[in-house]
Amino acid sequence: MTQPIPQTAETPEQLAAFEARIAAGEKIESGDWMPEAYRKQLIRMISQHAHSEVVGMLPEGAWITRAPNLHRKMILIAKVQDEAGHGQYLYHAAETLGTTREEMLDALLTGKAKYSSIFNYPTLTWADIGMIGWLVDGAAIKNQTMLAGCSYGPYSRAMVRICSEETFHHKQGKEMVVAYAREGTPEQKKMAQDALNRWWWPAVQMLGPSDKDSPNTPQLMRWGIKLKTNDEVRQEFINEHAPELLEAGLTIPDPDLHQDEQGNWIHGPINWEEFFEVIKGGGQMNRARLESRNRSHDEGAWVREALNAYEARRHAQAAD
Ligand code: BYC
Repeated sequence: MTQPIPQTAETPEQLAAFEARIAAGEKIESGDWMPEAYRKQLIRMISQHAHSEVVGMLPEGAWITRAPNLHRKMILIAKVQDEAGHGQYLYHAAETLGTTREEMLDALLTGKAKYSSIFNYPTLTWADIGMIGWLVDGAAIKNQTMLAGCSYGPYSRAMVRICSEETFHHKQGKEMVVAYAREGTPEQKKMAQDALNRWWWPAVQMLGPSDKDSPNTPQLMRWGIKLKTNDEVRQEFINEHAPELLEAGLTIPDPDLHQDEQGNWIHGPINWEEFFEVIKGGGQMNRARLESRNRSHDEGAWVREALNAYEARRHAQAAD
């Protein structure tokens, strides 16, 4: 179990030295001195990110038994397994800051911690699995490529590994949706369009509220945790995905979407009311996701007990 790292009250000199390290592009490592607010921000972000990976397994996992063929089933199993691994790296990265796995899981299971808004929407058809890979992993990669350059070493290194796996997730989703949209039967084309209609806006929203409503961004940017604002990352996501979706013959459900003279794809108004309702716990699937995680946690109690008993026996044997 990780023990809280003792912190002394910070002085202006300590803060200046810390910020000079960040300005010089140095990575901050687990045992290094850091402002308490830096540590807290990282625990908040990394643990929410870990929860998102684990909860993100639910909508996809629900389709493993219904995959249309062996090839697609194998890809989906590998993807869901990767997400569990991502959760694992991220919980470890957060533990290096002095929080414990138990504290983080308790916050998730009791509904105190947030996880990504995107996983509070249902996966209604098989095309949703492709669309999640293309859009959700596509948005996540944009955000995580930025975080791979963040100032905290353990988070930054976890991001490098996660991004390389997410790239495969993104490609398989795009390949699947493009195949349905371009060469599919009329029913498959309809299914792909319907999936885009439902996933486009939640994917645009998942990159966080607009900069004017993002209270954490200034501090995160000051300390090199975020290197870009939410709106900047959102613009990168739309610039890459809008032309690709259109080229696949799909219609993006935003009548105001257009390209400006600089080549940026400008989106219409985002329904932020819906976003804030979802992150408050009022999304379509919030309750079901938490119930499912709690059930798995309870059903897995015997595994944790067995691991603890095994560890205790190993220690006793080592002491002998
Ligand atoms: N959902 O000040 P802001 C994946 C909250 S998983 C829920 O802009 P910040 C995948 C925010 O936490 C990828 N809550 O916050 C997995 C804050 O509330 P608190 C998930 C959101 O931190 C499985 C409040 O709104 N990626 O790809 O500066 C299968 C104000 O926001 C959301 C990450 O977690 C949201 N979407 O910026 C397939 C990346 N957005 O905490 C795929 C790590 C905002 O103050 N996280 N909130 O109560 C981040 O990069 C940043 O935390 C965010 C938000 C950009 C998300």
